[in-house]
Amino acid sequence: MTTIAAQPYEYELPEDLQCCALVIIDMQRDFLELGGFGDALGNDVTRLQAIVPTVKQLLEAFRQFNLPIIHTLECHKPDLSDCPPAKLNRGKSSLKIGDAGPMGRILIDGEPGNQIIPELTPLPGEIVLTKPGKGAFCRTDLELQLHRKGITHLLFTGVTTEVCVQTTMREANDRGFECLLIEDATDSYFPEFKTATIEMLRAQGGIIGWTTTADEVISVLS
Ligand code: C5J
Repeated sequence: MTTIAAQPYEYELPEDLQCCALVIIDMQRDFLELGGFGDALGNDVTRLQAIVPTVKQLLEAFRQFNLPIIHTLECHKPDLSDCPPAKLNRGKSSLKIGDAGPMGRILIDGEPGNQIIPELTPLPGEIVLTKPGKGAFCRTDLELQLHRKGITHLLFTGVTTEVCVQTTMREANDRGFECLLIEDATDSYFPEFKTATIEMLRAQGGIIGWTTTADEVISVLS
């Protein structure tokens, strides 16, 4: 049996590594660059840019071994029909979802600012999932796609730790997936929220799942 050193204890990998997917959550210009959604909400987006090399290293390792890769994008249809008023109207920022910003319309599918950052551009064959919510299972066919491919283990990276990453990991855990968060491949605009999220996910014997580092994952793959 192959295990990854993790907290609160070793994470067991399935015998067939094809059952194990790297999930890269919302590494989009809208969250990492000036003029996007994160910036419009008043956040310091530069914090998130620091994880890009680590996520890229993991992406390259999964590509090298031809293992499943899932990229998600938080976005809405141009007519906003998939954006509930509660989400659209939340907050008091000057730029709202759908408004024209410096990188196109904020958080709208297909706009330049909504693309995955160039360093992590998906390759053909990788799953690219657009999602209107924070969780990747909400109003998407992700669960169906995972079951079809026999994927049972999900290794999480991306942004932001306490919003879309944590929400998706909780949704996945409730659906019976074995979830591992890669700590140095995720980040938040609020460092204290990242720390708290890591602690709460792995508390109580791994109530939502496990946490580890990119080096531990890569050392087991290679
Ligand atoms: C947020 C996300 N923070 N991807 N989205 O609104 O975490």
